[in-house]
Amino acid sequence: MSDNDSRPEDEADVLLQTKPKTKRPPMYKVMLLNDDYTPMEFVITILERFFQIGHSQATEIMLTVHKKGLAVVGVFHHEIAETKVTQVMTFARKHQHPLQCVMEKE
Ligand code: TYC
Repeated sequence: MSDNDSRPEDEADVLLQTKPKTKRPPMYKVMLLNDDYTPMEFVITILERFFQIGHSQATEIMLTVHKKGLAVVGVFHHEIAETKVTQVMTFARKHQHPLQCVMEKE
């Protein structure tokens, strides 16, 4: 029998092999939360500046947060998500707005 002839028992072994472990890293949703005080225009500016979202989509997302209480604004690897949250929170605090931005594992 040549080297590359497969026998039935070899095929069974192949079927039982575990998947190669190339797990994707977990992804994180970054969300904005509604509040009663942060100006709508300020939230739109945040979405444009830190998430590269265009004005009309930024307006839609801001209104979704305003009406529903929160919205996902993007999904990122852990370090990027943390950076976004920090940028938003730092900018909001600098302008004395109570806006909250949080991240959550998908
Ligand atoms: N609710 C705010 C207002 O009426 C607007 C707002 C939208 C605040 C989204 C936070 O994440 C937010 N001025």
